[in-house]
Amino acid sequence: MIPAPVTAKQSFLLFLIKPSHYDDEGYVIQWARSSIPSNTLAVLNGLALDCAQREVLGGNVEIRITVCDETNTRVRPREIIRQIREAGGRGLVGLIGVQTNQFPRAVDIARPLRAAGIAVCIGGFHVSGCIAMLPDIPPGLQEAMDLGITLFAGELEGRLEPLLRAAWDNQLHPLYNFMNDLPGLEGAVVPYLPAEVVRRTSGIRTSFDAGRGCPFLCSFCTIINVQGRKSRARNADDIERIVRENVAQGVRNFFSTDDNFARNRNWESMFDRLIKMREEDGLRFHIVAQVDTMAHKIRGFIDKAGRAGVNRVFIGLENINPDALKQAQKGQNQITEYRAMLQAWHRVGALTFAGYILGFPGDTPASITRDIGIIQRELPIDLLEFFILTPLPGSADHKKLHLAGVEMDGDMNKYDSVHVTTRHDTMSDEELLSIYRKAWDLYYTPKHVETVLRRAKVRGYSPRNMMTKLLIFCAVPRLEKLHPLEGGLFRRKYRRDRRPGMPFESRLAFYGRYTLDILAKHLRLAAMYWQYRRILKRVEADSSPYTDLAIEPVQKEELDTLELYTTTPAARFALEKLRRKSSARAEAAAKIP
Ligand code: B12
Ligand code: SF4
Repeated sequence: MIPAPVTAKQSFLLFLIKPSHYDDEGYVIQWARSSIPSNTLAVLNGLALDCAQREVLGGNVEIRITVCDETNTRVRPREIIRQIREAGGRGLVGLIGVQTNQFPRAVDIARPLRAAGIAVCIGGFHVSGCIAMLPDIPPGLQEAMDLGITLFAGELEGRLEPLLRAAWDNQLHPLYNFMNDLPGLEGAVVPYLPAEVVRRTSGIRTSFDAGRGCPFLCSFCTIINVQGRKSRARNADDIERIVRENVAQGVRNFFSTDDNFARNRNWESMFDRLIKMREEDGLRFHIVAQVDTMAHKIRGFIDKAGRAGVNRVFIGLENINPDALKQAQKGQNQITEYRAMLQAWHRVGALTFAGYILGFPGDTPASITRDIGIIQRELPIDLLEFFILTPLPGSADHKKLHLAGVEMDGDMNKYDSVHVTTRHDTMSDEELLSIYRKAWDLYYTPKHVETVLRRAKVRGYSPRNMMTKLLIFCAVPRLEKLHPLEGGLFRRKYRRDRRPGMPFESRLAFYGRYTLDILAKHLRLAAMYWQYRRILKRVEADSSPYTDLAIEPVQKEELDTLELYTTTPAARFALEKLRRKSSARAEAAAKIP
């Protein structure tokens, strides 16, 4: 952690800590460098800096802020207690952006702090999701409040100042609930992380949320119940400020965490401003964005995104079976649009990362295997990432199961989309977990890696860059059994940072195993690298023209031939529906005089 500077004024120490969670052996998931920065940390740091500048605790109190992302920095509660005591005993530890899987770890960090009398507040999606959707306070939240931890549901914009005052006066409430009062974002304080914090992520990338909220209704999604279905957006001036402030500190890569940039009501004015900054002012920067599968239908969206510097998109494809999409209330995902949409992103030079969920009611190991094959052959996706369908607290799925009394795993640490947390209709827990783990191997075969590299070469994207991305993406689940989003460079483990209830290992056993584990993983990584490198050399050396089904331009006739549309009854039905719709449209057009 970066210690706050010491001064003569009275001090109030504010620690903003984004907790990680535990791996299956009970060790904190932590890296020398994590992969993606925490936007919540950037947002809260921005709000805290604003309060510090405005001296909201009075002119003689200095608010000293320490930010820390536990995925790349060790958290030592004893050190925090020492620092607060040495500074006069006034302070607040905010455990921030706490997802369900991070809640147990957050409470474990809080326990010694509370025992030492330090004020602790937990906010984020777990607290907000539970408060928004459940009729009662779940036992985990109650336990936290019983420990004297303050819980905060809702968003902090405009609310940090009274919270800090309450902490200063020692008058924090057990629970703040602002779920019915979502703040506007236009002109709100913008997210900001100092460069030394950003450098702890592998891509030297920072983040911002250009807006919150999504209009759709996916039943597994928590976002609509926590952040609402109305787009609350920042404005072009805010975005320009965020980019300029970061470029000034040498940070040129951004992750825009909006779950659906395509539905941000200010997308166009923001893109226009970013285009101006790139094309007229000559600024160099790139943006990773999350979009939906119908973004190509919004006039000008993809072209402007490309010009605005969007070079990677995360797309919630979720499934290629229309039945599964219907069950998840994801009617906006039309499989007949997937190919056109993916090709449109490639045309502007953006990499396509698609999310794919396993464990829908109709899924079986055989259907999952078949569908991955179809995706490989027919959809021009670069990187595919798999999730297990998980009833995340805050989602309609979770609420339904909770109210119906269906059994769900009581260990919140497992709600990370790579563990099975509730029973599937036909697959046993072991079967689902096993096909989930196998899915990565099924997609990232040497043959398909070669195909993706060849496709990249055809469209002028560096096969070498693509190889690195493919390698990193499939190495994390293979070697660490974690999702790539939770990955990083060089796994760090501390013997004493083990989940309470699991014994401390002896030094010999711990360091012996840790060393062997690191060696074994790096050897396997090196072997994967050499395999991928051989593939890369072959692709680079081959100058013959290349094409395949996935990158062939979309044609009408393909609707009768591609497996995507012909394999399942639901796909055939979706196709029929599409045909009926277009002939009705054609008839209507013919009637216009
Ligand atoms: C960016 C992102 C990530 C990033 C970084 C994490 C981060 N928080 O920045 C990465 C890629 C690492 C990531 C990974 C995962 N994520 Co994620 N992620 C997001 C995403 C898209 C944006 C987060 C964000 O910036 N939100 C905007 C901020 C400002 O909102 P906020 O966090 O709620 O914070 C506000 C309030 O909650 C409150 N607040 C927050 N903390 C505190 C603390 C205090 C003291 C106070 C007073 C107030 C307060 O004030 C904040 C400002 O208004 C969210 C979806 C979303 N729309 O939020 C999913 C989301 C948080 N992720 C989710 C999940 C499940 C995951 C993964 C497990 C994998 C997966 N299935 O996607 C992994 C977990 C790994 C990990 N170690 O984090 C879920 C969590 C749901 C839940 N109930 O747990 C979400 C909601 C998406 C979803 N699928 O539903 N994620
Ligand atoms: S499109 Fe994405 S953000 Fe919107 S409701 Fe569905 S899962 Fe949630």
